[in-house]
Amino acid sequence: MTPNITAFERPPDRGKGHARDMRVRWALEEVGQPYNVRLVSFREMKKPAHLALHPFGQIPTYEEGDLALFETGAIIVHIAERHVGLLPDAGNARARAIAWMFAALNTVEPPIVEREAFMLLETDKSWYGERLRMLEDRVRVRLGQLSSRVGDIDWLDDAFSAGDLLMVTVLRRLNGSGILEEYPNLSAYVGRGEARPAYKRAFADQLAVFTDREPTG
Ligand SMILES: N[C@@H](CCC(=O)N[C@@H](CS)C(=O)NCC(=O)O)C(=O)O
Repeated sequence: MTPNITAFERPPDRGKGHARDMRVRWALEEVGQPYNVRLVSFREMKKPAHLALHPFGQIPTYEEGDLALFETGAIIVHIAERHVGLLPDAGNARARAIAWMFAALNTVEPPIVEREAFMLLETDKSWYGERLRMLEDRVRVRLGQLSSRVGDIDWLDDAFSAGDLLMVTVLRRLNGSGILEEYPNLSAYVGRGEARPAYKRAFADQLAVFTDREPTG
């Protein structure tokens, strides 16, 4: 059965791959599962029909038969459980890969998103610069720890897994900040993720949502 996912009708990042449907697209591309995308507007996302799929009125959602899921971590676990390629079979390696999924979403993503939200919403504050430096230092703490752990290995735990897929999408959110480049091994790690053919297909499809809607000329 072909799953249906939702994505922004007008991606605020202009298709740079930061909207979280990118994670689901990438996972589906990695396992070779075709999917349909339904585009939703911000207004539609807050209406009852979408809230029935996603209680917080967000994207992405995932529908497959009578199953409706929200939360990218849960969606990717679901995909990984039904296909080969995103989680190792062996018990301990599988458990570690799932731990990295949680680490990406619960430990590394929050300070990165806090910095982003602050930069969007609080630019008019007199203490903007001071607080921004503090938030960036919090990001650096996590990146420093991750960088030490990653060292010079290709993926977080031997072979590429859903843990890497989520970690790469989380770290990419720092593009343009210059912070990721302070950790050359993490920068290279993100580059390895972005170089995967499945990533490139997902990225191109997400970008097309934006470019197809941009007026030409
Ligand atoms: N924890 C959720 C976060 C979902 C999320 O923040 N989605 C964003 C797009 S990337 C969204 O829909 N934002 C619009 C809003 O919150 O109104 C997940 O991982 O799926």
